[in-house]
Amino acid sequence: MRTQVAIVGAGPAGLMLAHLLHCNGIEAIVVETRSRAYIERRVRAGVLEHETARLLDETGLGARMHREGLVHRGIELRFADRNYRIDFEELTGKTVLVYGQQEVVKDLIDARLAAGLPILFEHEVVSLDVGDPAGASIRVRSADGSEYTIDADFVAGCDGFHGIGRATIPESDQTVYDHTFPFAWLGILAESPPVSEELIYANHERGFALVSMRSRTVSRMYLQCANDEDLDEWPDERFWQELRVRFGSERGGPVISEGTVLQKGITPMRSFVCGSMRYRRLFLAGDSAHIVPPTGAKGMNLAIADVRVLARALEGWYASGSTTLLDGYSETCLRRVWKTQRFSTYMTRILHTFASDGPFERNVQRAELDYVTSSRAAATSLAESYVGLPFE
Ligand code: RFL
Ligand code: PHB
Repeated sequence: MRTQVAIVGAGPAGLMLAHLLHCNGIEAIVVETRSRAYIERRVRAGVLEHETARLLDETGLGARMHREGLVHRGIELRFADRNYRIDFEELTGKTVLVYGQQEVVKDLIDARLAAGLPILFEHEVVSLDVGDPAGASIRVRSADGSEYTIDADFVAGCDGFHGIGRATIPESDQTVYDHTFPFAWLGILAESPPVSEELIYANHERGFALVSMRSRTVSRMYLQCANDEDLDEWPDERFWQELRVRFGSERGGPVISEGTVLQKGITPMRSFVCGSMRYRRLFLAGDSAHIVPPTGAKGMNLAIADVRVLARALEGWYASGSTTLLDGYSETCLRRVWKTQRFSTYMTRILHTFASDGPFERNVQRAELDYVTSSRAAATSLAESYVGLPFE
């Protein structure tokens, strides 16, 4: 089998790359180890940056997103028993869209299959060969255990944090930057109406809490918890009670209405950057190259921003044989990646409770929250990053 670009992974990065390449007449095969049902049900990100939504729109994928997505014009930050609004629209002229990652994934899969283009579900890439200057290949194992090779000009490693793409790069050719936060998020998806019109990020001495949503009837909520938290110790009752405490529901804070809990899980809080996103004919994109803590709602958006750069670079190569954009791929992406790391670290730092903080650090944190909610300049800076920096 042969294609122009072999794409490992059918998450937002792999599927969007395949879509952008198709829009420009470049062939690709997407190989995904999981089943279609599994990846369409995997609940993860929920917030689309302005530019992410626009890109989906411009490439013909916006219809359902506009019908079902919820336009959010701001967020609220809660601390010291009060809510403070950051008005994105007023400060930046832009908004974000609440539309689940699995909905984006479904739309991308539907569009690709409707165009008769390949996604090989339940096929695992077991090795890559990207060292040959003339071409690359991937070795694929199908569900029945048989193996075959796909030859390609390039391989895109869109296979997430634990994928094979980054693992193929020799350690001596990799510099990684890694930081693990001393806490995690306990998240639920519940059949309950959103707690408020907008997302509320709460800073509380017992830990961070966030109320988000997926639709007018389904809520997504998170509580800061320990890294080694045991899910069995969190029956639904305890979750709701803790959420009410952290939102001050009994002291004038937002009212939390309970509903059937559809899913519950723990998300680690980690920052990670792979110092080079290219190795010979292999290009890493999305979580395979970087992880951000979810506090800035950036992971999926960053994955989409990477593949936009990669698609353009590949278009340049196929159109004229020029390697200029391919050679600049890593550097171009990493500029955005590091700005996004900065923002995600900032949001994490101002909103969470750090056990190692003493009174000095706690006062500085409170001052930062006071500042960002009272200074137009500071609020604009937060808003500008939250709605998404412009594409380069
Ligand atoms: P994905 O989605 O992990 O997809 C990688 C795919 O590769 C497949 N794969 C392989 N396939 C074939 N052969 C192999 N050897 C393979 N190895 C792996 C995997 O099965 C998988 O399907 O990576 P991608 O495409 O880079 O997308 C990244 C995003 O999924 C991620 O950054 C976001 O979900 C992060 N994130 C958020 N991002 C946002 O932009 N906004 C948010 O509001 C937001 N909230 C979140 C989040 C992530 C969360 N969790 C669970 C980590 C909230 C949470 C709770
Ligand atoms: C979500 O809705 O899952 C979500 C929203 C905002 C975040 C993280 C997660 O910062």
